[in-house]
Amino acid sequence: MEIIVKSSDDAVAALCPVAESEGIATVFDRYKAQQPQCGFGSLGLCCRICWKGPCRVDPFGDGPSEGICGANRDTIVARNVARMMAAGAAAHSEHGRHIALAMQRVGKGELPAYQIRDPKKLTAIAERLQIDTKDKSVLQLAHDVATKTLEDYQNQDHHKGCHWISASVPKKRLDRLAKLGVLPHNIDATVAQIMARTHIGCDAEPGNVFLGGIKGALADFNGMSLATELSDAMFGTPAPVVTEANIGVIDRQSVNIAVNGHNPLLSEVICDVSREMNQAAIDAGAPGGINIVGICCTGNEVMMRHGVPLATNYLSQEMAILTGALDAMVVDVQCIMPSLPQIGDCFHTEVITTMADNKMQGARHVDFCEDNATATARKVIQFAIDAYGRRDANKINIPDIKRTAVVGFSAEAVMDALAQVDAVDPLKPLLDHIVTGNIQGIALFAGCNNTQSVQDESYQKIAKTLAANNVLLLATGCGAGAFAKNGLMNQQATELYAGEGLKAVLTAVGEAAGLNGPLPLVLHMGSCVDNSRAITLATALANRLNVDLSDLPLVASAPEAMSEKAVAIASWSVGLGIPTHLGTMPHVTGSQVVTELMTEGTKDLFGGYYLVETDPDLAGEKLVEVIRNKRLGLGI
Ligand code: BF8
Ligand code: SF4
Repeated sequence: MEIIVKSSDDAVAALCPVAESEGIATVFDRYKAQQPQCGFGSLGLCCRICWKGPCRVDPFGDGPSEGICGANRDTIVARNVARMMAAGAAAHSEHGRHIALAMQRVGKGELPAYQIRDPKKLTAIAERLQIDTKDKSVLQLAHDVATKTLEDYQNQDHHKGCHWISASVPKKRLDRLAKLGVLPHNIDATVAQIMARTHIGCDAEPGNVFLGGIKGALADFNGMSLATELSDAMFGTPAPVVTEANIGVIDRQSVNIAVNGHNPLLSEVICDVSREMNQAAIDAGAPGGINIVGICCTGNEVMMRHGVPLATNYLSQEMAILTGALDAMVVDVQCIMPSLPQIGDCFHTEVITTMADNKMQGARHVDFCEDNATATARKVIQFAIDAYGRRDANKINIPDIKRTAVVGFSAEAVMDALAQVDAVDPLKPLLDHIVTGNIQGIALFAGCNNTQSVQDESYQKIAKTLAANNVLLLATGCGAGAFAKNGLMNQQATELYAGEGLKAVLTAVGEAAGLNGPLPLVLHMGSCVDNSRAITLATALANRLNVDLSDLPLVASAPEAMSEKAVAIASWSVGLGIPTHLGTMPHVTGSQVVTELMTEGTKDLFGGYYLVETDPDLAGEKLVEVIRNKRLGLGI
């Protein structure tokens, strides 16, 4: 079978032939096998909400225009997209709840494997949440912060917005959201309400359903904000660190363990315990000891906090096993391909699931909970060391492909770097450069890989266009992975691709911050849940200028949006007033009403909107244009 390798990643090009010769199907083969994909589904016109269905509405008007219950195309499309926002919110908020519950128990002294590594951040969070910090120990404060955070899953007063969103966006924005009835008061309730109102025979008014979805997306923002901030307090706030990215970080001489998924509660302990078990790996014959590498968002988490190299991002996670030198892949939650255990079986690789509610057929399961964190990590690492002994030298094929990446730009790290330029007023240099036009605007790249696109390609094209036009670039999630792997997250990239104004600023700040050169072209802000970091920075700018987020020359771009989480992120980005580019066609175009609402109607409601453009060259130009117009609006 001819394989279509829809990727711009050289490592993928190098390893797909290995899969072919071994008779292993990868995501690219499965993509091909799915062609042509269902037109009804692609347009959002397939409804499976009840067992009278599935129903589908004919996009050309020749066949049925309603489902059996009478739901029309607009209702069906709106329900489908709102449910995606709810699922995204649930995923991020479960992650956040897990962290908050763990922190509450750390506060009670019940979890010896965890500490509060950044008490300064903890205090800052407490002040932000208006918690009295006086005379409290670090542990007491951790307990109080976690308890107040958990109220965002419990509050029943509809008139009281969730604590975290209320503490994270400008007052003007909060008022606007409250007026529209989309300010979430309780994450769980908001998700449940979307499921309830989209049940058969409930909310059928497409605009109303869609707004319900936006409220869920804003609950997603709330969930990820708390996940990010609490993780910083527990595991440390990221600061710039130099590392490497792409498949070449897998080391022939070491026991290679990939951590894949999202939740730092597991990966942090694996990193800690791997140091203590390093000698065991050497004794087992691996001179390099233990080499932890990251994949997807866990990769981002450990990369920004510990400089752990990144093996790859979402679409190429299978490639790590195809190197024949990966001894274990340890996974937790989200974006883990169920194909991994089968591919692991073709090699010696242990694929290990760790979460009770995230298992895979054919994988080994080692149950993780915070109480047994250290013992679980030891067990998992021992499985990897044992697997190393079963490696087949003839099957090892590690393409020597990796790039330097400077990562770890939390909002605090950005402010620290700016403070080297102006210690008294760190925001001033950034504002001044925006006003003079050295920096035209800010773009946040977020989201996934998607087989609908050529992996990583649009990210690079759009970023280069924006950089040449002096737009400051931030990135998270698999977007960050795309830039790190392809050499756009380092100082050389700044020299090569930044416009003159941007280059001057990145150089001045980088030199002042002691980096002996410019800041990297794209600033790594972390994993998907860390998209909230960009909003922290944007809110500081907006508050300073006494404007709303929608007034800033700020755009977001998700060139390869794929997951329900990405749908939720793009939607809260719109809800917060940010023009948000999607490079993949959302499954909504079967309804003109919903499509117009998303691309035009949202402008009036929120100031933000979905900008759909699948051509990366045009997308870059359009985003530059949006930024130009925002500047005109501000009179700069
Ligand atoms: O949370 S960017 S493919 S790995 S959903 Fe998934 Fe998308 Fe990657 Fe991280 Ni985010
Ligand atoms: Fe069909 Fe209506 Fe049931 Fe959807 S909810 S499957 S449109 S009958």
